[in-house]
Amino acid sequence: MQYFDVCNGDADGLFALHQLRLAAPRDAVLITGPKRDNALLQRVTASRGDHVTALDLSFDVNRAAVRALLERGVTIDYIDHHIATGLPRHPLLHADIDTAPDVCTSILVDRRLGGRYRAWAVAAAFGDNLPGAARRLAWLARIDSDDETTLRELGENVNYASYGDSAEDLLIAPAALYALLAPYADPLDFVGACPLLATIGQARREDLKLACAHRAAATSAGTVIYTLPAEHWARRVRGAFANWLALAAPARAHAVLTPAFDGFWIVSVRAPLAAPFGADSFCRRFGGAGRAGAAGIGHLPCAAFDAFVTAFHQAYERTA
Ligand SMILES: [Mn+2]
Repeated sequence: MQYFDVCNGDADGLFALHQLRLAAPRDAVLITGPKRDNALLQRVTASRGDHVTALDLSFDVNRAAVRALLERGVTIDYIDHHIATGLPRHPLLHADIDTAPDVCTSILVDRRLGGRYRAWAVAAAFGDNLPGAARRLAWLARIDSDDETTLRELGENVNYASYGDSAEDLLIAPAALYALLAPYADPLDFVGACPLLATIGQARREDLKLACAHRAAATSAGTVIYTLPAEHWARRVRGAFANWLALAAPARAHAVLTPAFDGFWIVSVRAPLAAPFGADSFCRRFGGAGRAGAAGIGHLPCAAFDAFVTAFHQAYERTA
């Protein structure tokens, strides 16, 4: 019998897995990757009697792969917090999916383990941009404010390390990062022993500085659109830059574009923080997806750029 651990490569995914393996060590095949790379279940080569643990991966994206594994007689423990449109009932599937806005996968694992490795869940919640939930957990675990700040930096840095459109963009491969953190039961010990984390933090700030040096490509009363160059740093920072812009100008909607392979843009869209609606429905018009406040488009043809700009201005003209 073989075990497979399949997780998102961001802080939430890695720290969810780490909590589970601290509680129940297991020799397992690890499958992970860049944060955007979330169709990971199709890579699992399990057969009858094998067991898969799936963490922080959209069930909708992996639905067909899950079905194929179940039909092969593989048992699956699926823990996640992304929207799932209906879960199949199957005796081999245990699905623990909670889409409440104040939980992430590491918090669901923390619940399952009764708070045994809570500091990791605190860092993960900060990484998933849930500072309210992170602070509540830190308070419950009697973590002081200095340590809370360290855990926040850890979560945000590990999260940033998973940003990029492909493995080449990443500051470190998530599987390599997992191997570095795996020996530590306490995340504060890991931070103290791993100088790479500070290097990631520095790169995170430098990427943002490079983005901030660019001028907007188009603006309207309610919107700002940036196009960044085809560089590793730009593909890493696209989403984080959009979040930063949203904080800096909460009344406006923002879009940040980076060139993908020939003839396409990849787009991060943020609705105004003051009225965080419509990003998902807007992106769906161009084949994208996401949540009401934050969404994206994976393949916007360059020829559709002008139509995109016009539609974005129109979608958010009244919120200014
Ligand atoms: Mn998550």
